[in-house]
Amino acid sequence: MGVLIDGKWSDQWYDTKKTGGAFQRDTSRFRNWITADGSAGPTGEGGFKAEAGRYHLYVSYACPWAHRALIFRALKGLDDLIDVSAVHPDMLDDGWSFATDFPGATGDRLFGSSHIRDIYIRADPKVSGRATVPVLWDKAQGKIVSNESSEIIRMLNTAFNDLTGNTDDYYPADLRLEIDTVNARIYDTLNNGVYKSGFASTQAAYEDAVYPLFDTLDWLEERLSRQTYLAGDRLTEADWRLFTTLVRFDLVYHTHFKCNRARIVDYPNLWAYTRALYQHPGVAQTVQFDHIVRHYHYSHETINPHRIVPINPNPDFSAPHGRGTA
Ligand SMILES: N[C@@H](CCC(=O)N[C@@H](CS)C(=O)NCC(=O)O)C(=O)O
Repeated sequence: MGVLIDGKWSDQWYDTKKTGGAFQRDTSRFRNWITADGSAGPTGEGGFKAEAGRYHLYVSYACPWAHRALIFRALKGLDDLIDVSAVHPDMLDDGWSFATDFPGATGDRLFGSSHIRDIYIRADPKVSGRATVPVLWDKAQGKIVSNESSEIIRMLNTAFNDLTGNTDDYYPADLRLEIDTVNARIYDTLNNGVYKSGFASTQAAYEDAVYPLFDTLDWLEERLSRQTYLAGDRLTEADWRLFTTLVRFDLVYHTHFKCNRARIVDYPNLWAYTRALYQHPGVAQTVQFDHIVRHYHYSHETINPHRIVPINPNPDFSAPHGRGTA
């Protein structure tokens, strides 16, 4: 794994020395928005009009952030409008690769590149920063629209509505305050909290992450005993953002990232809720457990130097969940 500096690849693992052993996630660099008419969004430049076939999504099926984008592509009926390239699950010294010797790894379907960093360099030959997924690419301008998943899902939520006729809204105006509030806690302590636990290089940094993580799971278990979804009786982006962490938890984060006070299957409401979201139309196809389990265990050499991929239990995500549906 490495980082781009002025368009050159520098091989380095996350540096936790400066932060007392704590993992800190970088901010994303490309922050433009696709909009219905091409006007500028909340950040970045304008010129990215919603059009069928114009945009391409680069993902890893292993990655919870890229997974958000895949879910919104499915929910919003965008499969025929936005095509996808999926990287290989092994992320080694050269970062995400387009090798195709793993089921579901498509290679770079636009340019035949060898690595995801090549897409960043193509967008900006002097680019600096981590070469992360997801990447939303504009074929018309040869630019990266965005590499920030929280914003990609918001644009997919509305920008293509006139083209698809799908007006399902996962960020409705009257629930935004509630959604933003739960997102903030879940992002810090859970979505990113699993990484902070797993990548911590001191006991103190690990404990600073793992105790709040389980406080949040306890809080969610109680909340989901009273209501169907995080923001009440409507399914929103807050649920999908939580889902991509929950669905990876027992198979990866529990063992590999040492988030092991409990598993999701030990929480009756959270586990039923995870199954309900998994069974939502279109979602199961976005979940590729073989990529998820292989990626983390094989790629993180500092955590798992022998790259042994565990056998894991086989939780039944398709079992009846007994919860309401939206
Ligand atoms: N802020 C980004 C984070 C994306 C991210 O960190 N993706 C990981 C994969 S799960 C990645 O590509 N990491 C490669 C690296 O850090 O070099 C987003 O939410 O879109």
